[in-house]
Amino acid sequence: MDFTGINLEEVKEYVDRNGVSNIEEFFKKTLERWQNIEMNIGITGNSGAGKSSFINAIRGLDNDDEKAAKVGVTETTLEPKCYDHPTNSKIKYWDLPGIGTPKYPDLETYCRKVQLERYSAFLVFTIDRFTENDQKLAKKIQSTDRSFFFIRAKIDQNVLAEKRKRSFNEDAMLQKIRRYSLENLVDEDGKQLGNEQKIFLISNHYPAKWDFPRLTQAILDALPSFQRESLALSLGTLTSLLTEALQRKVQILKDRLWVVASASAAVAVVPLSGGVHVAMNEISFYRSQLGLPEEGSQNFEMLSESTQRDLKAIGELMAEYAAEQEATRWIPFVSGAMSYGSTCSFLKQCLEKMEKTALLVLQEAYLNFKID
Ligand SMILES: Nc1nc2c(ncn2[C@@H]2O[C@H](COP(=O)(O)OP(=O)(O)OP(=O)(O)O)[C@@H](O)[C@H]2O)c(=O)[nH]1
Ligand SMILES: [Mg+2]
Repeated sequence: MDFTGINLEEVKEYVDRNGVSNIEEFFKKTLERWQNIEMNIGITGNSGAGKSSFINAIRGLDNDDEKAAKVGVTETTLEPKCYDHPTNSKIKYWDLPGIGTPKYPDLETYCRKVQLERYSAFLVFTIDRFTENDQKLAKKIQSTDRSFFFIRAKIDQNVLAEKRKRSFNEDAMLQKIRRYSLENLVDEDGKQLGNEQKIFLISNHYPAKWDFPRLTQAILDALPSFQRESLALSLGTLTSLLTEALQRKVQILKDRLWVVASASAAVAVVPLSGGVHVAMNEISFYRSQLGLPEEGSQNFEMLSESTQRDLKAIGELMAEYAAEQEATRWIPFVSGAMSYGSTCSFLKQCLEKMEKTALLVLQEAYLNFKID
């Protein structure tokens, strides 16, 4: 089972047993799990940038609290450690070691040891300006389609230093840092890696000030959209797994087709014995194996008009064939001789039509579950 909650064995078993019947119910049951998906946020960036302090601040703890993450110039975080968001336990913060410590001297070693792919979003902490490491890290994160926020902590220190100047203007100073950060937030080719909304200027010592509240809100907002994206991903994966399982099943039915056609031909040479029934039974078997809804059933009514028409057309095709066979069955030597070839192509035609319709049923169930 992966993080989307899809179990491959479960999918195969379902198709083997039910084909596409009640597929909506199956989608619903499987996907109830997506609402429990956790968002693991990796807190990363240079050593000493304020990562551990941030985790304490957002959890409302003082740095010297017993449950607090270890903080300090020499209290470097050495191993990833997990902390819950204070009001939503589906959000997990991972206090990661800083880049540039003896154990993680460069980005390559860092990425390998920290296993970035384990996290669904990142908070990238930076000191003063985005360094080459930050830029490379941002690019790496972006390439994996994970969301990220850039955080410049210790803003209180900047404000304190600026206050000493006679021309002190806090807003202008913050604006300058923001602009400077944005200009720096580019990859080695100068391509912009994020917009202004992604940059947060905070102080871990003053969680009510500057961008700290906006950051807290952005993290909370990211959870439902992350879960929605996971849902879309799970649905896509689930649909393609179901499609594959269904196609495998059709292949098995195709492989036995010639046996049924031979049996049908053999029976048909004996007048009145009804070779056509052998073929008809096989088609009923296809129908139940692929789980195609019966005309008039509740599942049938839920389908789009055009898919309903396709299903009806299969029924008509069968009736037509039965009538044709019934007529030729009385002509000696002709029916048996023709039967094998025509039954073969008839069964094949039916199976292909049924497969196409089963896939349509699957697609419709998938689209019904799509949410904005
Ligand atoms: N003034 C001020 N100091 C801060 C702030 N955030 C962290 N610090 C100080 O910066 C130092 C390093 O903070 P940590 O939170 O341990 O940094 P870290 O990023 O976890 O460091 P590593 O674990 O080594 O990667 C500590 O002395 C903190 O008290 C802040 O917003 N303002
Ligand atoms: Mg730390």
